[in-house]
Amino acid sequence: MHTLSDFPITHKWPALHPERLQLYSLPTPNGVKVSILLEEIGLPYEAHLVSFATNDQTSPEFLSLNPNNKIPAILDPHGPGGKPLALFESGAILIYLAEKTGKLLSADPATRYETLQWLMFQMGGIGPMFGQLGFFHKFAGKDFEDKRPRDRYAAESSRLLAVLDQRLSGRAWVMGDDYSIADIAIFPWVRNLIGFYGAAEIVGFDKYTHVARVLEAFVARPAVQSGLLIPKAAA
Ligand SMILES: N[C@@H](CCC(=O)N[C@@H](CS)C(=O)NCC(=O)O)C(=O)O
Repeated sequence: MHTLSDFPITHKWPALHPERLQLYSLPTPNGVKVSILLEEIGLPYEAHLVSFATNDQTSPEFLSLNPNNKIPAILDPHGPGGKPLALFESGAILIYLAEKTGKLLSADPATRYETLQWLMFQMGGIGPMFGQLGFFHKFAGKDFEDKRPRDRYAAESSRLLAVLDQRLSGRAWVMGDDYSIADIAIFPWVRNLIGFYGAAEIVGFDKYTHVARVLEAFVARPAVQSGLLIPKAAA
């Protein structure tokens, strides 16, 4: 596939600016990781709203790019070798865009692996565990009589916050002085946990003062403020 129109996803979400990176997303904790990164690095892009209300994520066009029916996904017209590159999984997208632009991921090998380690801590731990807690604490699972699943995910989420809190003690960001893709992966989820999910009390968030401090600094960044609202809801 050599041009964007060869990708079926562009038939449902036409590219008005085919020379720009195409983002297919929704402002959820996984979706905003990519819009925040794009706002931070200043790479021109075009955002398309994938609406869950109309099950856009299970449309044949979306599935042609991501068979796992989940946002975010991207299509970069200028991928490796100058060819278009389609990519899903927010962690893979963050790494790709950081390496493409040389921003927010250190080129020093040891620091790079350490950053990826914390990115994977979010992908394998924070994302899945906080997400399950959201289901059992706020969504359909909250009405289940058996509270053991909720308590299990609350305890695991609290444990992960304790690990993060310890890491942030004496550090401005996850990687110290340098803000990185690890912060962009982690903090939208922390914000969602205590904001939208309303789970601060059940995870004992008061104890995690370093996490709270860094969350505040993260949310204050102009690129985060913009990225949290992208893609905009349909009018
Ligand atoms: N591991 C994936 C998870 C993506 C994910 O769970 N996305 C959710 C929104 S936060 C989604 O698209 N859900 C739609 C569905 O499951 O139908 C990533 O990080 O990209």
